[in-house]
Amino acid sequence: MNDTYFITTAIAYPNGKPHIGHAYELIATDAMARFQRLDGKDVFFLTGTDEHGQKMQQTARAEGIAVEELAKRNSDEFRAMGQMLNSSNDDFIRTTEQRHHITVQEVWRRMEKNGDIYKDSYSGWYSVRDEAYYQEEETEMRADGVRYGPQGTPVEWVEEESYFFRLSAYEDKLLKLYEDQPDFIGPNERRNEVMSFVKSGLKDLSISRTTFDWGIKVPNDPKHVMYVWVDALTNYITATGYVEDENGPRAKYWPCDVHIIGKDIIRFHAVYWPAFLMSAGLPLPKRVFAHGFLLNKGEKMSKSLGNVVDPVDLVNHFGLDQVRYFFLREVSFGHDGSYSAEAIATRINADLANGIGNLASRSLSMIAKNCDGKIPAPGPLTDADKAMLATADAMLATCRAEMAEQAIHKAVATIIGTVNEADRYFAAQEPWVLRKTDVPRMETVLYVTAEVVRQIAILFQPIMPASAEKLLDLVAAPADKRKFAALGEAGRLVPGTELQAPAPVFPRYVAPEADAKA
Ligand code: ME8
Repeated sequence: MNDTYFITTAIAYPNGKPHIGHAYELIATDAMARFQRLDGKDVFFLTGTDEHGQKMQQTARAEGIAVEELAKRNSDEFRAMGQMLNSSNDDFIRTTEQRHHITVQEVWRRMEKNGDIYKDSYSGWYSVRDEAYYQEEETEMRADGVRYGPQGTPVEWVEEESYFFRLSAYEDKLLKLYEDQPDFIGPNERRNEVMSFVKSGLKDLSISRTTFDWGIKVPNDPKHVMYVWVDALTNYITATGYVEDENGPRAKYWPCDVHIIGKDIIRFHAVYWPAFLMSAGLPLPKRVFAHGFLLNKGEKMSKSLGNVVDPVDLVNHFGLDQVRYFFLREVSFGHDGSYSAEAIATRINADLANGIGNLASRSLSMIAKNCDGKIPAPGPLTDADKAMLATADAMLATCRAEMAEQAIHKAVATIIGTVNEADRYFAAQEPWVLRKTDVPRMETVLYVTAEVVRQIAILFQPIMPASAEKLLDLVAAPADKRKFAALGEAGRLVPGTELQAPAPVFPRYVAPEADAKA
């Protein structure tokens, strides 16, 4: 039985079409899921849409359509984005599904049974855009006469009968959790932020609403719908079926290995979610990791600035694997990152076209011309050959450690480091000179280079699945030798293996204007 690995994205609000921030989160989570699968884990990768709440209801009203219709239309857009991005998610959950209603109501009952839910009346500030309650001290009145919450969204005064969750009772338990499991929250800045929030004192949380009805009904009190975050967070356990049947086919995936989310929703995931689970007597996720925000040329993306980029346009322009590569390499995962067309073009040309693309095409076309199109047999290995292979063989251990802490950008840098070293090796060995002076030595150098390309391609699969597959086809890596178990000695290229004619995998990016002028 394989080790299981359960990884999730946040589930997005389908009140509009997906934007580049959503694409980024999905691409990164997909890379992590693919990495673990290739490393032999039994992976369950979940994404989906968060369809209830006041924001959804208000947007539907503004558009003059039924909220179910809005949810379906945009949820389909998110699903289509996943396909376009080559996301390997195993499930796509919609919180309007029956399976989810059943689980959420059961979790509510368990929290109630534990004595953590009581009825009272709520009065305070609420941000519909964040779907979050704020303390008066967290809000500010600005010159425009509007009061804003800490994320810069307007808040409104809410007064109504409400059910409350006894969050205040979980302060010590949560602090103990963060102390006992220092890895529970990553990166560290977020852990510190959450710990000081909890230390400053937790108030009980309003968890139901009566002024609108687009949500999951509170058991035995249908006048109330649940607060959308109680509903949304529970999606992660719904999809495993664990609450209904601890022995069901997917129950083995709970508890989750890591929830990947953006930094703006860390409080919900690292404070409310574990408290709800503790109350319901359910196992807690092992880790919550918050990535940063994507900025367009350093600026926050917003409709009013007109700089919101549609991921479909970006992919159509630069190519899917190029976009995936750029985000995973350029942005330090866990921190904010900026992107621009110029930066994407520079990366494509430096790392892909001139880097791995050039290394593969130079070495493989020499093999095609000078070795009868077959993997040559290596002779005795020099120190330089051995050092080169050792660098390639060492990548897995390093990447594994980096991916275990969600440092995707570091894992990509490790692979690129090997590409650069292989470039230097190839240039120093001068196989084009050896072709005339020492053919067996040329064959050794070409063998070593092709073998390094093979390993780079295997490790690039989570980042650029389709392009890495093409590279593996070019070195004729057998289908059953493409997982990480085939890295190093275990999957060495076999001399004599016939290769197909080399073809470029990473074309240079030429800006359309420059193209037209040329
Ligand atoms: O928060 N850069 O949904 P959402 C990077 N439904 N990530 C970004 C981003 C940006 N510019 N903008 C948003 C919700 N995100 C809730 C989640 S989970 C139980 C419920 C990220 O559609 C954001 O941080 O507003 C979040 O992780 C995800 O996109 C969905 O955001």
